[in-house]
Amino acid sequence: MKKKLIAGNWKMNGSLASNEVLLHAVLDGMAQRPPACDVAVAAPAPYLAQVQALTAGSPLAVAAQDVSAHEAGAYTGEVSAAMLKEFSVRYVLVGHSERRQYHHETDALVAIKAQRALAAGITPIVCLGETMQEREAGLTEAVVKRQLAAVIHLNGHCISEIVVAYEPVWAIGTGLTATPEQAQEVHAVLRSQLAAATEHAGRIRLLYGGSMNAANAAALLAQPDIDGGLIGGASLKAPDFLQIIASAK
Ligand code: 3PY
Repeated sequence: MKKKLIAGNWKMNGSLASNEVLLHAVLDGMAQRPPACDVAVAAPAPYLAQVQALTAGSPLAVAAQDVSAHEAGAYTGEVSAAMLKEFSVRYVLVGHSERRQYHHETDALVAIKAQRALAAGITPIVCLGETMQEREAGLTEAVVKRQLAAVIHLNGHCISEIVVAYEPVWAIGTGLTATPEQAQEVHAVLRSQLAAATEHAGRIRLLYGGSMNAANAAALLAQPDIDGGLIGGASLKAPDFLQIIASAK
């Protein structure tokens, strides 16, 4: 059976001092109660070296929040997949809704980023999800299927190597959460779309994200097609993050 994955997304938060306190608390908690799931934290790029050093030899994996679509060269401000790899980055988020919304990232760009990550031996966590407007217009299924279709045929790579995170945009940073049934409904759609593309669909981890917290994690993670969580605000508080990890059995 595949292990669930709990990935924290710190977004643009933290400092050298606060990261150290947070990571020590999370690592201590994980040592006291070894998780049944895989665990990762996606830190801002300048802190990857720190996270790599503090988590070395532990079961806490290093993740990044974005990767360049380019391999190398004159792309000021960008960070390549090869650079991430040097800091032991195991996972990278691609297509988080904040990037789609504020940086106008398209499905095609997200697919190229996923491809770059895979080529460097990093697992992309492909984020997708509908806005409130799209949900209200009955477009949820069409939107998530379009977003998933963009990454389903990545040249030369098997789709089963990616992780997918369903994050309804209306539930991100708003405190609103999809009910376990609403989330499961979309996850089932994604799973069947994956099943049409690969016999390994059952192996692909489908995470739920969007205000998952210590109080709602267990119910969400109990759904048959929810294989983990992408955790925003709650990943910045060690007790909450640890409780979510403990809910992922
Ligand atoms: C949230 O829960 O707000 C997230 O965006 C997690 O990535």
